[in-house]
Amino acid sequence: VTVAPGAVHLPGWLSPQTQADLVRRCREWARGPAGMRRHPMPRGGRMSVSMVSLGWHWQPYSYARELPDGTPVQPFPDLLGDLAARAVEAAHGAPHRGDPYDVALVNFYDADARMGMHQDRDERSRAPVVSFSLGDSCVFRFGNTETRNRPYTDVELRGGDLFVFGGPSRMAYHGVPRTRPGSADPGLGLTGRLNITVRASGLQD
Ligand code: MD3
Ligand code: FE
Repeated sequence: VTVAPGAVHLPGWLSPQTQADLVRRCREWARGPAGMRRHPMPRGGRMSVSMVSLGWHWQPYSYARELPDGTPVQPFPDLLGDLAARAVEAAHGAPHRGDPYDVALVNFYDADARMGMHQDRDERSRAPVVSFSLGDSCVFRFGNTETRNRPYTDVELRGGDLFVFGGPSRMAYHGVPRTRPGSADPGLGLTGRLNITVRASGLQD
């Protein structure tokens, strides 16, 4: 389903087995010194979403191999590179030919977590961003490229969904105004929502 030019939503694209595998891997990545954190926001306070970066960590307008406190970022897993390549092919009907996927950002939302409207402009690549959702559903707000305000479209994102953002949608403002606590498939054993985005940094060490 094409939601906007370049924005392709494939509901339920992840098999239950792959969803379970990804949840297990996210738990591994969440542990340790470079694991899940709630990062400080530029204007004070902390994000309500907890994050793990794999491969590279976003800075304002760039990427680094270390977290802000100097902890080395965990490696980018081949599993996510392979899954992102299959996802782009499923969404676009053609293989991904641009910069290699080398960054993943794992976001965890508890019942109260939200993500404000923002653009993703830290990457130096035009490669599409690939998003995998696990667990609770959420309201995903897909906006425009000019302002963080209206017009926008609210889309329900459910556990198992794939979203690929390429072309003009790559620079659109977007956010998560709420999740739907308790909506996850009980068989998954996840309380809350995980979102994995896979990206190309456009950098070469
Ligand atoms: C549209 N994550 O990590 S995923 C983010 O559900 C982020 O955790 C949200 O926004 C989440 O930056 C939304 C969908 C998504 C991800 C990246 C995008 C939409 C995007 C980049 C450009 C345009
Ligand atoms: Fe984003």
